[in-house]
Amino acid sequence: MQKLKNYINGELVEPQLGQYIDNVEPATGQIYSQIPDSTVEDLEQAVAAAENAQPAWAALSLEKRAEILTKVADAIDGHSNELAKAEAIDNGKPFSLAKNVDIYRASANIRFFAQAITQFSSESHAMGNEAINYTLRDPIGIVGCISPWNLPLYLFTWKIAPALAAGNTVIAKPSEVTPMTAYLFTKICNEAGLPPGVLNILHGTGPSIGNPLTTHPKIKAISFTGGTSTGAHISRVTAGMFKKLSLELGGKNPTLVFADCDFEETVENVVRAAFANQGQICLCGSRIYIERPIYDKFKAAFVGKVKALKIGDPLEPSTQHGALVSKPHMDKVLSYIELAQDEGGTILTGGKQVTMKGRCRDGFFVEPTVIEGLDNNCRTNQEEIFGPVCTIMPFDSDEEAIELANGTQYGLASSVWTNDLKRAHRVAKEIEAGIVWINCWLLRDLRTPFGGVKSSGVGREGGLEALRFFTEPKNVCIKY
Ligand code: TXE
Repeated sequence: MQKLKNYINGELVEPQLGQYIDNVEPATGQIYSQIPDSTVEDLEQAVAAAENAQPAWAALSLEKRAEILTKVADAIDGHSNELAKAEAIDNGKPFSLAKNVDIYRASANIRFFAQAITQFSSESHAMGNEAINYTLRDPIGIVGCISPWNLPLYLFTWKIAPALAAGNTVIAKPSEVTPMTAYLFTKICNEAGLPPGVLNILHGTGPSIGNPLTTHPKIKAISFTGGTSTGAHISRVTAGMFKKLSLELGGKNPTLVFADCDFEETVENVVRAAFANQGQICLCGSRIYIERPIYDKFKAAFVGKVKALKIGDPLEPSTQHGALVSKPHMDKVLSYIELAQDEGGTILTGGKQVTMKGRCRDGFFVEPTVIEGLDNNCRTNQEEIFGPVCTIMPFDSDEEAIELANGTQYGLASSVWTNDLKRAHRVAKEIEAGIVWINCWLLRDLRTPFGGVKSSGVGREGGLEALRFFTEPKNVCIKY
């Protein structure tokens, strides 16, 4: 049984108390590795390493830091198949998705911030003939990065890349549910020559190591992606410490389909927006609103495409829909399908656990599910399910569509499908979300601000937003 290790001061080390957690393969339901159940003793070791490494890392030229991070990105590319297979096994997602999205983006995240830091400028403000002000943007010091299980290496690197590029040292905690690619990443970092102690990776649970990480007095900023309730907890426990917090939380994203949309292209993309990664992306469009004149036609075409999704072994090249990440999560998703029916919903397709054959017979597979006939205010339409479940309903006006879209506590992403330019701009302006895609979904420019409003979080990642989060501005005013 493979035992993963923590990565502290450039070395792979065992947890000091010698405790481990089982790691289950979602497609088979079998335990296939163990990970450190890290504790505060491991955290203190990591903080010491990060503290020791930070001055020299911050003192490196931007070009030198960029050079090292570029080598990390190159090393990810060199190991992309191994990483993609590990991600598919650990998370249950199709190998093709892991390869083309997760690992591709992990490399792109690192490469992007290696380049961005060399272009990261600050400001100066002249006071006539009296004085000149300039703004320094220095690294914060030691920062904490906590990432979830849905896009493991993708979101792990999305956080550590700007943190490292800005000259901070990092203590990172991947999800205990999907630790494998972060573990493999440590070898990549050593291969690329990342100096010891610059990045430290601690495995384990939220309470045992996540909580101490967020409250450690020497860790001055926390970048977190995960559930809204966890984000609220982190806000509470760090409130009096005045740390910088970036919280990218849950979503319950609306998809607005207008009658003038490009029909075939819209159906294709709305299926992808609802079920990519088995619906386990915070940006997935799980509430689909269709303008009434095309409701029946769109419903028939949409359900037909969903039925055609190929459910299978994540390691099979033809698989389009893999396993859910864990049994507890599968049970949560199935409970919401039950709830939807109790709330008056009709299942148009899916709704059941899939019993597979062969090696996946004990895996966590759920059919992609489409439900209609629910009220917008029911729990099924208000709560984040984070699985292969979406609801559809008609609307009759732009104003009604916007009201339905905005009718939840969340405000992360949305997509709008229309060829009416004026409507597209107007609806984009009115939707309460951090991201609005028009006639596209998950089309990403890493320079753009990324994050949500309301219960979807606080702060933004991406581009200069991320570099500013991971630096402290200081204004220096010099009298002539
Ligand atoms: O998130 P958690 P999970 C949503 C989605 C999902 C729910 C739970 O609804 O069902 O969150 O998913 C660490 N202090 N999203 O369990 O529990 C934890 O170990 C510090 C949306 O993944 O929030 C993991 O590393 N850290 C989200 C990370 O936080 C703590 C993507 C996320 O775990 C902690 C994933 C604590 N007290 C889930 N408790 C998105 N927006 O993309 C846990 N952690």
